[in-house]
Amino acid sequence: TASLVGAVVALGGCTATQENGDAVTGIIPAPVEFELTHGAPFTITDETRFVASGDAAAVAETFAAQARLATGFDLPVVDGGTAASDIALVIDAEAGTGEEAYTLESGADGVRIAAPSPAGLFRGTQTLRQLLPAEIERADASTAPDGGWTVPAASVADAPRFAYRGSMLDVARHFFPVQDVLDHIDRIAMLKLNVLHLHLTDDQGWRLQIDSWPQLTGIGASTSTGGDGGGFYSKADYARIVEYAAERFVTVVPEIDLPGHTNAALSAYPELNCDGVAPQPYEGIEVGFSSLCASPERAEATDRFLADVLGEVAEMTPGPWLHVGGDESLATSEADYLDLVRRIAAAGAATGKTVIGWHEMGASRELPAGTVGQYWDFVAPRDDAAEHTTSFVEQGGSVILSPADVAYLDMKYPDDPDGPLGGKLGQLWADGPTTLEEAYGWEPTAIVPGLAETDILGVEAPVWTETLGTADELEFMVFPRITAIAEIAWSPAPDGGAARDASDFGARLASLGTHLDALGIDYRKVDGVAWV
Ligand code: TNX
Repeated sequence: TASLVGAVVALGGCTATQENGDAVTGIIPAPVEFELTHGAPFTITDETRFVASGDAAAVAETFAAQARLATGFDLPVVDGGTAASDIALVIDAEAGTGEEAYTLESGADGVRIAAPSPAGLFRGTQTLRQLLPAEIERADASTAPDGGWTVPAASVADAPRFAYRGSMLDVARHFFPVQDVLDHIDRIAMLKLNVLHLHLTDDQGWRLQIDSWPQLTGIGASTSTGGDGGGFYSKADYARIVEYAAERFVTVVPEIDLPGHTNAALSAYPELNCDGVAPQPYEGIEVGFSSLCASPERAEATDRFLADVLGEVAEMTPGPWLHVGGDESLATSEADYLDLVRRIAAAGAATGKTVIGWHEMGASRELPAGTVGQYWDFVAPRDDAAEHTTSFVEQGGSVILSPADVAYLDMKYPDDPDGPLGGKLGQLWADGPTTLEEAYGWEPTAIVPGLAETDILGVEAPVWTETLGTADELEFMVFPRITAIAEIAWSPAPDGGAARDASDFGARLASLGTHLDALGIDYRKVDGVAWV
């Protein structure tokens, strides 16, 4: 395996590593074009203003709010009249192609971020964030950087490879309070991820208030894996998460996992069970033992449940997607699974959202047009996984790639057992531990035969939380491997099918690590990176 200890060298072209005094400045994900222009740097001072008007002003305000905390400067957002000490955010149709494209120019004349839309401006501010000293992440102004708040003279032109770049958080196996989710959103936004997929329901807990079925949380939210207590998001909590995400141009994708992974719902409502008996709440880590009931006797209750729940979830979700699960329904016969998936997907589509399902759902040939499949098998597909995945494309949909042996952030690191948080974190089922090199060393178009670049909606890194109960434990597994997935999702593939340059990535990651440190993230300092 290639070492990730990179020589810190000034490289041109599309790498983003440079020598900047003692500190390395690197950007993850690597921009399409990045050039150090070798002029005098820009410095944020107490004179600096953000110059932005209209929709751009809100984006400037999001960035300014954090920069004020870290610098102690006023940093007003003003409309018009740019000076050399200012940071300008400009909507400009010529500044790139697509919603999230942007350009950034920095130097003695100021900083100018331009983009065709506010989303692109926001992505540009996250590049600026990484170009600034790590102290910019701090919540108070007690530690100014020695060399000032400088930004090297640089020219960036950037746009994402994939439209959907996700992080999935399993809040069902363990519940995470709203603030933990907001922190997570801010961190994934730094990496230019634009989707937060919330796995809201599973055997161990139901985590979202549903007015028409109140016992889903009344009974179904009281437990979690290992008896660590329950919890759920009220509609107001969920709205807060959606709003905070939207300010960072992150779309929330809610998942209600059906027809398996439903013990929490089944325990709350006897009428959803074939035998009419509610099972006990579940606090273990097995999968594949629960199912909605396909029997006609339960059809009224089951279909009402599907329409009510998916309807309410869709109503509180402004984004275009609704994830209905479909994975590991091992307690459902094949015929029942196909019947239930048809009804579930139809109920999902009836809300007006585009349905997403795990790849097993591709067994159904009755999916609503445009249904998106999420692939979670290995880099080398096993069993029917590839066939099920291409089925979504054949039915007019597209695919999100989350190969478990490289993109599942709950897989153990190789040298785990004596880590500071002990050996209890993470799982091994997806082909053993996952190294940072493995997380970085895969190519989305090379997983499922027959999938073209345009069939791939995007890439997502899930973190399942059977073994993760606190924000610290979550961070320790999520970082740094999520940075590798973010780069695969955003940055262009090297020409001619060449492998990505792991050494350059490692050098940039060492730089990003200083930002993670300043954020107080308790991440895994994996071997092979020259952490500063
Ligand atoms: C598989 S892969 C699951 C989850 C588990 C996870 C643990 C998939 C769609 N489902 O139910 O939490 O493995 O790594």
